[in-house]
Order: sequence, then C-alpha cells, then structure tokens
Amino acid sequence: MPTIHRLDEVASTQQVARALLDEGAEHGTLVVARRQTAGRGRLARAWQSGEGGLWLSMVVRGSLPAARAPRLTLGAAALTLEALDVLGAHAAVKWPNDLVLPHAVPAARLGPWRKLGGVLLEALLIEPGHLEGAVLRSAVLGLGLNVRTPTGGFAEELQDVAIALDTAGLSLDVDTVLGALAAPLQTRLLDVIDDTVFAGTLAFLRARSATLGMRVEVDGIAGLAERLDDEGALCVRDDGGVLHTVRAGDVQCMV
Ligand code: BT5
Repeated sequence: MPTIHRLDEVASTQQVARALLDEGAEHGTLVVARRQTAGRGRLARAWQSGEGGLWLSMVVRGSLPAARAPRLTLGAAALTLEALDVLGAHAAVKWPNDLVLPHAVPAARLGPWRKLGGVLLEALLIEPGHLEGAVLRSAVLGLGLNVRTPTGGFAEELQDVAIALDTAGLSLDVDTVLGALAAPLQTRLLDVIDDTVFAGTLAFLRARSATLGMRVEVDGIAGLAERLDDEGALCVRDDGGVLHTVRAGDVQCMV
C-alpha cells in the first residue's frame, strides 16, 4: 500500500502532498495531520482544523479528460459515505463536495443539514489537448471530516454550519475513521474513470443526496434541484421552467 505520512501540525496537508507529488510520490500517498494552521477549502476559503478531525490529502496520479475531473470529487464523497456507513454514521452529500448530517433546526445556506466535512480537489497537471481535449494527469485530493467537536466548540462563524460525528452519537477516534477510509481512497478512487463504475457512483449519490428535491440557489439560479446528469452536473429547474446545468458551484439550500 502507498505510504501514509502522519504529521502533527502543518499549515495544510494539501501543501505537503503537493510537495510529495512533485518529488515523485506514487498515487495513493496519503498525508494526515492532527492539526492544520492554514487548512483551506475551495476558492481559498478557510477550513477550521484543530485537533479532533481527520485532515488528509492524497496524491492522485491518473489520466482522465480534464472535463471529467469532477468525477474524482464525487467519487471521494461516495467512498467517504460508504466508509461512514460502516462506522454507523449515515451522512449525505450536498452537491458537489459537502458531507452533511441531518439536523432538526434549519439553518441559512444548509437548510436541514450541518456540515460534517468536505472534499477539495486541486488539479495540478493538466496537459492541454488538441482534438481530444485537455487531460488531467495529477492532482491532490483533500478531505476534512469533523470527528470530535473541538474543545470549546466550533468557531463562532461555524456555530450553525459545522457538526462532528460525536454530536451524532458516535464516539470514534480519528485513526478509526482513517482506517476505514484510507484503503478505499487509495485503491478505488480512480475506478470512477470507468463509465460503468461512475454510473454506479452516481446512482449511489442520487440516493444519498442532500440537494436533489430541494429548493436551491446556485450560480444566481434559483429553482428546484431536479437531477444529476450523467457526468454528475446538477440540473436546476428555475421558476420559469428552464432547466440549467451547473458543473461546479456553491449550492445554497433554501429553508
Ligand atoms: C470544503 O471547502 O468543504 C473542502 C474542505 C477540505 C478540507 C481538507 S482538510 C485536509 C485538506 N487540507 C486542506 O488544507 N484542506 C483539505 P468549501 O466547500 O469551500 O467549504 C468551506 C466552508 O466550510 C468554509 O467557508 C466554512 O463555512 C465551512 N467550514 C470551515 N471549516 C469547517 C469545519 N471544520 N467543519 C465544517 N465546516 C467548515
């Protein structure tokens, strides 16, 4: 199995994995840290990552059309749900990259969900293509999961956003969650390059979606999150009946 580097404190495991990738680390090499001082989400957003969470990044080497790179995010989310199922936590995916748990009190943006974790795909080497289009060769896949609520609670701005597995009644340690997730990510993530496997991933995600059937706002479009298309893009029907296909974005769930 590829190496798992366990570190105490880093700025971001994404940076460490990137450096390992540049040094030639093999696909599946994992970097896990107990704490991050500059954990990040998409669009340079901050990711709160003190002790008590699983903060990992994985070196990804594979060859897939760049337009299909979102499959890796969706695939990682599906593998995480499967691992959590085995551990007894039945999470859902708020399209495209949020892992969420249900919550009795609706909140802005998240509706009846709270965020347990998130997936971050940073595509690194994309070769420009000609007729066949650009090809992704390597990337760093990040995953953050709140296992235990931080001592003293989540930061003020995450009060109505974040949730940890312990709140859902699961008292697990971070290593147990890593143990359930590492091998599936290392050995199965790239399977989504195959169309048949990815169709299965999508079927699973449709059934476990926190977004489909909800009223949402994404990319300035408000409407009903109707379905995921064959590439995993979100199809939203606006109030005028027009169907919009959204390939990436931030979904706000209306309460
Ligand atoms: C994500 O971004 O959800 C991807 C998060 C990936 C974090 C992992 S940890 C290991 C690896 N190393 C890194 O540096 N990053 C990856 P996004 O969809 O942009 O969501 C970011 C938003 O989530 C923030 O703006 C906050 O609202 C919220 N947030 C921040 N920290 C959180 C936490 N611990 N739990 C739940 N929500 C959080």
